[in-house]
Amino acid sequence: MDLTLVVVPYDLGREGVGSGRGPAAYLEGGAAEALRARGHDVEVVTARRSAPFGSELEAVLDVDAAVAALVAAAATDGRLPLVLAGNCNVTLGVRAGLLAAGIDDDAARGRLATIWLDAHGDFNTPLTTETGYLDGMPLAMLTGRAFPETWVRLGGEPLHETLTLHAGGRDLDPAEAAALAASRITVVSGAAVRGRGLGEALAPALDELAARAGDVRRIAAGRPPAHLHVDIDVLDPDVAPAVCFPSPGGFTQAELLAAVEMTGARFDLRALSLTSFAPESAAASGTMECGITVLATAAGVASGVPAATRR
Ligand SMILES: [Mn+2]
Repeated sequence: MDLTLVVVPYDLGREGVGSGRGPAAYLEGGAAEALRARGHDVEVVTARRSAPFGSELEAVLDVDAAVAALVAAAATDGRLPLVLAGNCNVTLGVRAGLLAAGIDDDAARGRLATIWLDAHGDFNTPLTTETGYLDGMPLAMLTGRAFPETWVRLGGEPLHETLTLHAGGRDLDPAEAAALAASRITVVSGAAVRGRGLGEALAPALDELAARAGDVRRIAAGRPPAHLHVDIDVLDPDVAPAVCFPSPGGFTQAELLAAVEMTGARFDLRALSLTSFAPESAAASGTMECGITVLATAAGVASGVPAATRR
């Protein structure tokens, strides 16, 4: 499959610091070679801010505008964008780029489902946040609850909550958790995965999401388009400790790869975003290897290679 690795070397708009170093570390660790070894054609492009750092929000949207242009170019060329970034707000640029590329009526009209795997809700708004941390808000921004002017700046439109699934969450602010529970987003908590097992907890939720996305399209057959977002901190810190905000009780590596496979079985994967690898913290190489395996699995499911021959 033709892949475009989109490198986004920023942490909240600041270049090459914190988790903004993760994307380069993946490349230095052989991410592109690992994908080529599996038979994929890989090009590597880098998103750059267009203006000097002003405010955090302005810098984030500046980076996301660059991400959107690169994602749109890749998708228009029939390449699968695999986006490596410091923060989860990169999902804004990924969505804007996919909508701009259009590809088919569904993507052009915003009928693009999003599956979001993350230890955190990322669903705070300026009213619910306890810290003011901007990257605690990207799912709220993606769905238009926080900073709706995002979509004026980037183009496109916010994600419908009914086309959104959040899985693996276990570290949410109280008001954020209440907002997520009251929303129309499908939630598969980290506790549900621990209690019932990944397959039993996630598969029915993905089935429902795919059926709903199909209903929206008024098409009974065929897989609806989706954007898969993986915050690597959805993994347990025993597996992937090199993240900014580790949270116990997370997925095993096998569970994360199974979640990617399950998503690919039900949806036409249009982009993957992979975030939050902070290579300066402990045991970076293990976390990096997990991330590269996620990339390879996503590329494999998107290209339709049978799972048994993929790894
Ligand atoms: Mn996140």
